[in-house]
Amino acid sequence: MADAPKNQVLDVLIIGAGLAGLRALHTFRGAGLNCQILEKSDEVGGVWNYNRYPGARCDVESYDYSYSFSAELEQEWRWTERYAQQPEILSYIRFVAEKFDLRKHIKFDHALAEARYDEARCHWELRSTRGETWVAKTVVMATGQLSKPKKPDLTGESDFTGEIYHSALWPREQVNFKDKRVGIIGTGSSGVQMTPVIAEQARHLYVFQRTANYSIPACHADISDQEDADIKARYRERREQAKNSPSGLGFVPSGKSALDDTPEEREKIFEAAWRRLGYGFALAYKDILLNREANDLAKAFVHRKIAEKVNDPEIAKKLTPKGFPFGAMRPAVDHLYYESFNRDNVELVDIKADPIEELVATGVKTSRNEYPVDILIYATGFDAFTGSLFTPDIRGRNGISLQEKWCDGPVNYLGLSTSEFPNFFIIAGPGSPSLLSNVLLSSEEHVDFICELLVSMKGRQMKEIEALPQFEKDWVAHVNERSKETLYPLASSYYVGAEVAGKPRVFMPYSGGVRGYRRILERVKANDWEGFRFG
Ligand code: N01
Repeated sequence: MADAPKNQVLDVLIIGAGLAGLRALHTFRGAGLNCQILEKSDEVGGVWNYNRYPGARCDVESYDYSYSFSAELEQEWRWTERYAQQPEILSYIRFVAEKFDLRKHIKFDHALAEARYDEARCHWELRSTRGETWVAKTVVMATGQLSKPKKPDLTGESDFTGEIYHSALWPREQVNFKDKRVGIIGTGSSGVQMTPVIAEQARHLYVFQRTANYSIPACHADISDQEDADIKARYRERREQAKNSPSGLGFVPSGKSALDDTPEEREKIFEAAWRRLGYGFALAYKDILLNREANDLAKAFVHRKIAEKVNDPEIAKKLTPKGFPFGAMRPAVDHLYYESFNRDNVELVDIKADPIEELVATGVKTSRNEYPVDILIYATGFDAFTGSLFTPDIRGRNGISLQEKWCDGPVNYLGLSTSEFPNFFIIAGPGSPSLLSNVLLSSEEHVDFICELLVSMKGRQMKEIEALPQFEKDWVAHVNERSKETLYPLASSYYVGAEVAGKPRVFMPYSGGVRGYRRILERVKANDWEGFRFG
């Protein structure tokens, strides 16, 4: 990249203006680093800018899925619902961008195309998809774990005469479902969230389900002024509780095993968790995600709930997940999902039993039937964890690409740094708690850690920082070991790379919990950045 403006060397180029990238910009800038963000969209927000589908909302409570770095911001922003909807989260992110004057350091409409490490100069040369170039001492990837949408590969797509949308590339204009026949392919969190909302608007809705997943009622609620005041008065305490909980969600698992309670006591605990905890239902007992027998008890409870909610026993049976432990695939958190199948205008199509063969001009053709649709929605998820990291061509020492280095799965240290790629960091990358945690909390912790590391490098007048190969090897082994203590590997999910054919089957996130992970980061720091080499 000979045309790079070599006279303007940034300290840090951050990729992505989502929640993680904006936090990185604010923090790095505050530490005196000269930085900029490259953002592929014309707006801040990352996934919350793209996932505008009907019913989209966060399944982490609003007060926990928000920045913790500014007490003033915490007090100023007023959340209206326990689980914020996408427009409210996007408004919050825009508010943060204005309040901290972040936009002036964001280059919008530029996706990273290429990044090359220049070993002689110890810096990165980067080019956007629009051909503009940058030089930066350090690159920080804030590109998210679920940001590369995955489409089903259906023949006949060009013959289909209706409209097609992907949940994660939703248009800004309102999609009108009135009097329309709609098909949703996919029953993960996105499909589950949009189903009840679209069911109310459409003439007819087909939900094409390949794998039934678990869903827990969200128990949405508005936030009263009193509740807002109470939470704000004790916000620090709430943050501490979240930081010290295994998931960063603030739910502390009961100290008990599900096997230790009598059936009556267990029923009471499950019922209370089902009615209040949303995603935290999995933490009603300490061993639901660790022990098969305990998990079976939780499963039986949820299966019973599904049967109670769905009038037709045959449909209830199809909606009941089979073949993997409860929570091993990330459960959805819903509002009236199962109840939607009691409506006359909603039909569940089991595409495991009757697979989709192709799209035809008027709709979806399965091996046994044809379903006429005017609007087809792909709620088919993402190439998770590595999809967004492999989209640009990133090359470290000796021209090795990240994709080549990670051909058998992510190899990194602490989920944020990989050898042969000096001065290159990933926020909440594979190998860190990321998607097994409140990802905003985990991202903020990574930003602070990376910032301290960069300031330390500058203070030592060093030009390079790089993970040591032995430490990353040990870290990958540790991530694998920890995963074996859990039931997560027992489902074919994106946690294990099963969502994309041909992807290496390795366990992606760190399952040791955010508190345990933070202790490791603190130890690394206390031991003078153990596992990193300054050069
Ligand atoms: O994606 P998913 P998602 N033909 O991968 C099916 C977060 N999130 O967008 O399992 C037919 O979970 C696939 O079936 P199968 C959250 O972390 C959070 O829903 O591969 N079907 C599955 O049913 C979540 O876990 C929130 O058999 C195909 C579905 O599509 C993550 O994002 C909201 C198919 C994909 O489910 C991803 O959720 C939304 C094909 N070719 C998302 N390919 C909240 O905060 C895939 N499927 C609440």
